[in-house]
Amino acid sequence: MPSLGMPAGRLFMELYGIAHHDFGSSPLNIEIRNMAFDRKDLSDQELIHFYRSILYPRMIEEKMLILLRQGRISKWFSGIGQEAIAVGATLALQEDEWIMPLHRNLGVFTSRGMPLSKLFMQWQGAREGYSKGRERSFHFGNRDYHICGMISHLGPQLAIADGVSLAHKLRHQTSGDALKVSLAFTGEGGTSEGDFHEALNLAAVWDLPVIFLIENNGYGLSTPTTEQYRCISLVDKARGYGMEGVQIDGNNLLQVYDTIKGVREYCLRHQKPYLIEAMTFRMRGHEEASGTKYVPSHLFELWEKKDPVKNYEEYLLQQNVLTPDSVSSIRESLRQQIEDELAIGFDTKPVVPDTASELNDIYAPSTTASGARVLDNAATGYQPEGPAREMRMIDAIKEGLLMSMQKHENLVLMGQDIAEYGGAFKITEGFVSQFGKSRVRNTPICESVVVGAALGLSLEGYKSMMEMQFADFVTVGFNQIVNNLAKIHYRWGQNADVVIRMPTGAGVGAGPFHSQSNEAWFVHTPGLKIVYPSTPMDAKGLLIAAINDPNPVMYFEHKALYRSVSGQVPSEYYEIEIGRARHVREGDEIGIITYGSGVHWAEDFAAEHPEISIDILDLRTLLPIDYESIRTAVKRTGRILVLHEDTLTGGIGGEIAAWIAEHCFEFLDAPVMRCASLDTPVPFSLELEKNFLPKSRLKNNIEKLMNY
Ligand SMILES: Cc1ncc(C[n+]2csc(CCOP(=O)(O)OP(=O)(O)O)c2C)c(N)n1
Repeated sequence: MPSLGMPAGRLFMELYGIAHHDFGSSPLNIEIRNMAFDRKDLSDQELIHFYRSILYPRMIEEKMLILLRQGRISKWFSGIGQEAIAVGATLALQEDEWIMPLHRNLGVFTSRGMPLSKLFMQWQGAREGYSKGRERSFHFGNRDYHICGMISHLGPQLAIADGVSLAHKLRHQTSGDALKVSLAFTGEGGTSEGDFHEALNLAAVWDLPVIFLIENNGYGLSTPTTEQYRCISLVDKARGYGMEGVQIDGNNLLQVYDTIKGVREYCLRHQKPYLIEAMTFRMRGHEEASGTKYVPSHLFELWEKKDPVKNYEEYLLQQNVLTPDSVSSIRESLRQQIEDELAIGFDTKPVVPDTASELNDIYAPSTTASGARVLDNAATGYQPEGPAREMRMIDAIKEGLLMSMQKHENLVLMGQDIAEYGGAFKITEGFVSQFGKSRVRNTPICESVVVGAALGLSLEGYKSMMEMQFADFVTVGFNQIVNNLAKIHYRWGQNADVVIRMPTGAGVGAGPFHSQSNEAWFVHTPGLKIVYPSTPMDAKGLLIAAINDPNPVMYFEHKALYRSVSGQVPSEYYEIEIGRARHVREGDEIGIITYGSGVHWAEDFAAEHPEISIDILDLRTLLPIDYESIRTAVKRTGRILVLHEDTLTGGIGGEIAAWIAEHCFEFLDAPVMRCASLDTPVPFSLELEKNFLPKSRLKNNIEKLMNY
């Protein structure tokens, strides 16, 4: 493979005689030479197979354009003119190597052998498609074909490739399984996203065999490259991440295939990532409705001459691998195949919504028995039966994590400073010496890619726990959590077996960015589970349950409770059921529904005011929420105060109050009231923070409720 090792950008300069792929400014002064094909040791049969592979998506798209004009199909992102990249890349990989394609990569799906009939059903939003009608065009994946479905945000897919490659690397280390690469696509527009930077950096730092493939087609929607980036060539960025890269002619099928085959071997041999910039051109609009007015017309004429299908066909004719007759007969057989497949594809039943199955597919079902006993401590006065020890909250979390690491050999921990340093709160102290650095991984400061890599690990059957150093920093991993992890099972049936630990909360004078309660952001996201223990026993059991659960679980742990709260913790490996509240204290005058530090404020208040009979319910899980326990709690007192540390407006208290009003109105003797933090950022000064937190208003709120 001649291109490898060549300084970034050189190859393209040689091919085109220019230093900069300047699509935007005109007039372009490019002399486009004939495409130079080199068959190397490919047999005639293989060359013909490649021909069919590149012709097929072209002919499908030509047919789609007709159907689109007839109003028979919906929105379409065309890959016409770029097929050599999707097809060449897919042909160069093994069938069980994961690809993360984007919206223009029909050639990936067809080259992996997905039947057009079913693809067509997918595009039409039919239930018989790959996403039960829930996803559009190419925004779906399929495990059988090792294709990971994109989310619209483009860049996040790159991180998933990191996780998949990490899984292969780890499996090779432990079981000697064959090494594999993963390959992620991005447009040149997508390279401006932070996710691109993070994914390349993490792959480089962790020595992951990932092929990052930029399809530089000149425009990101209407934005030309000159308004997208300032470097001469995008492949120059490879050096900045400490990896190799090469720029290639993305319209030359054999060059794409040969380069990616060689790069694949390089990645496997050296266990390193590689960046490829494939130069191409988008011959149609971003999507059909958006047109191409912003593209100077001479560029179409120029690139028409470089058409990947036509040039390859001419090459095969010149080489006598094909004859005009064989070209006609291949075209005719593909045409017939497309017609036959479309006839099946059009034959679908109308979608009849079934709400139960819509809701049911939000979460992946638990498939493997963990062997953990589920301890039921939901009733008041529970005492552990077997051996138990008095433990602080922090030690209980540590023990839950430690036992999970012992239980699951495929559990990987990731986070900033969690290895030798033991994490900001020392929860993973000593883990490296016991489990090694492969499973206890320090990460660079890049929350988004680490969450995405966690998803990649689950594609390959690994479990992972990511530690946010502080819950506040989840904002920079937010997109991956709420759009990728949370939605993936509903969209195309893939689970995200990930736990994200969230050291949360105020009360320690840490200011606006180390103290926030942000659980409500996630409660509003279907597909996540959210647990928030308030006692050491629940902390251990809920963490074990979260890790055993195949779904994405946000595990909130309050920093102020780490060392201030102790309790009896069973010594065994046990779970506390996710989705079940705990009745903390029996009372019949007012009921406080709360979680986290609110439980302790409520208990303290009740202890200080024996004259009031206070009932306390600890929610423990915020999603899915235990409405039955809430209903029972309302019935016990008829007067409910919802207490939480999160700020008032949009906090979970509003949701609970609304639900009670709707479902338990007849049991109420007073309106449901809320006691929450002030609607301000968390202030630094201890006095201001005390005033911010709801504990300072708890007495007033309770009196108000009592006197209603
Ligand atoms: C985060 C995000 N911002 C904006 C968009 C809207 N959008 C969709 S595709 C696209 C252009 C992408 O350009 P590029 O990455 O070069 O890929 P191409 O469409 O050219 O294949 C834009 C702006 C989006 N999907 N996601």
